Amino acid sequence: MNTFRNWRRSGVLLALALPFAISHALAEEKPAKAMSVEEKGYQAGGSSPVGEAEMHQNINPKAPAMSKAEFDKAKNIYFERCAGCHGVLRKGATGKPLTTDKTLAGGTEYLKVFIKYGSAGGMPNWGTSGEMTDDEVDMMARYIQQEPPVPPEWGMKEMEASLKVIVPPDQRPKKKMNDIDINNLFSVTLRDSGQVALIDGKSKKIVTILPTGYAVHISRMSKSGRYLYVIGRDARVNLIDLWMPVPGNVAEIKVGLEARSVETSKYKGYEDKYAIAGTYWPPQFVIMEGDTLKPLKIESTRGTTVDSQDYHPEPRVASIVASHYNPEFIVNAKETGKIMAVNYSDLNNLKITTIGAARFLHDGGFDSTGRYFLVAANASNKIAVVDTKEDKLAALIDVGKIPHPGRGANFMHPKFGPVWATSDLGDDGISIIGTDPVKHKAQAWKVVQTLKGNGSGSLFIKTHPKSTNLWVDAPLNPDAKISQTIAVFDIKNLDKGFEVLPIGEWSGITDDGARRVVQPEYNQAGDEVWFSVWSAKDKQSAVVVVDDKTRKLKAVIKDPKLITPTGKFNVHNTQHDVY
Ligand code: DHE
Repeated sequence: MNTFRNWRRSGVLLALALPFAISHALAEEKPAKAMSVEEKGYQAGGSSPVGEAEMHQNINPKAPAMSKAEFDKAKNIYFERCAGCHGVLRKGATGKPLTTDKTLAGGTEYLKVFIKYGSAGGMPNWGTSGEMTDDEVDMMARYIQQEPPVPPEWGMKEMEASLKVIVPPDQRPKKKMNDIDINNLFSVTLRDSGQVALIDGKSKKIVTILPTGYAVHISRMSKSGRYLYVIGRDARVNLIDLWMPVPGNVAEIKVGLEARSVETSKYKGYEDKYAIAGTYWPPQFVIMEGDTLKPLKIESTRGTTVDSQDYHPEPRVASIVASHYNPEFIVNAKETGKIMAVNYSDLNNLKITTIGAARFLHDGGFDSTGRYFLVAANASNKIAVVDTKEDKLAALIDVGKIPHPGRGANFMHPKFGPVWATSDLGDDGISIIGTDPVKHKAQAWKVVQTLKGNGSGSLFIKTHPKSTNLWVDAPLNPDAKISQTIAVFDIKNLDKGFEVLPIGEWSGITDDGARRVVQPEYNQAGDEVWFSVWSAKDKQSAVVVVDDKTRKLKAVIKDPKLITPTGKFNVHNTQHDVY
């Protein structure tokens, strides 16, 4: 089998066994390494809730037969495993298009080889890895020769019908009604229980746990710091009022079938006025009233790609940030590689400046001045820099393999002045980019240094203006010694390398859970760092707090209700874009 695999990887077997035209249609144009365990866990690991929607089964007379039961089962597997890379409509994203002109030309036997053994271009080996049986491989090969079922659209009518204003604004407190130190409160994603835990930064006690969407993704804060917005993978947005005696949900809406991003207006004069949510399906974003979530304006992201300028029917909305320089949201469309500066000062005459960047835009954050937004075009191995004052692309920078910054890390480099850093999912590099085009012009928008981290599989990197530590996680590294620990660099002496802290072990969790250490987040003062120790939902998880100065364990937050904590969002730091 190994010899077979080696042949297959080198492309020899495919070239011999398959007609050239077909292998060319489905295989990657450039030889590339197979998808790593890290990438697979990330891109193909997260189930898409779109699969749960009612969809019409298209009968393609040229496709092999399938029963309704088989079609439904295959559809679920497709949305769990494949849609993340190949797209809902199979038009391709980081994975190749699987439209029927290509799959029918390939035929069942050919497709089975791909699905079972994977490809050198990055397709995981679903069969030989044991994740799909031979029968499932056969079923999936037949499924992708049918026309893709199209999930329903989700427009104003559906959004309005889903809107619940639980406590109308006039019945909400006129002033803060609790003695919680809101600035140092953390909103902690409890991914698999569909909740967020609000945890007091000082006492480390859970203030309350609130129901939110399924597989909650992120929390963001309103400009005033009063309202917390949470979005689930199922596109449910919850609005939480932190002024209530016990903070609670005051409004809720479902903005689509699948989503990842939410943000609120931060420009002077528009504080707390609008919220925006971007969806993966349908590919669109919606601007809502900030205090009720009433939908006001929906805009589609369907359009042409930045490079080949082909039409793409499904450009998913990735990160969104609120500009500090204009009344605008910066919206990133993944598959088209376009960044839109959406001006919300006149919703009827909506002005959108479209900035061409690079495909596969994903996550990112501001530089320390809040003027430049740096976003990973992850599968293009680039960071795009947008000047949000001028609404222009400032640079497109080549970095390591699959950069994944979260919001990135801003600090003062001892040699190169202000910089922003990203770690990578696909390799162990950390790219440090100069961000000061005035006083450090020669270094601006260039990689000034590349550090070698603890391993690939990193998702988040973090520091704080008051700290000289740079923390880099690697939760998707296949080696538990790496995924259960954190690497920390001394910013004053980056060449010295990193120290490894055994956060997973410090959690005191001794069951056989994954204990992945994920997403460093500072408290308001910048003197402690919180890490999630993330295990499956039927295992114990924890949040581990480390003293930033001494790098020693400070506290472990454990509670049976802390199910699968992932992202943590300190109110003050999130509100003011401190990272
Ligand atoms: Fe995330 C941010 C999408 C997998 C935890 N994630 C984001 C953002 C996007 C995104 C577009 C930026 C939002 C913004 O800033 O407006 N994430 C996706 C995916 O499409 C992907 C690859 C697969 C999926 O099916 O969801 C994915 N993400 C994950 C995970 O597996 C993580 C680790 C756990 C989980 O919750 O599923 C995860 N993503 C996070 C977190 C952030 C995030 C904690 C916010 C980081 C921050 O500091 O702002």
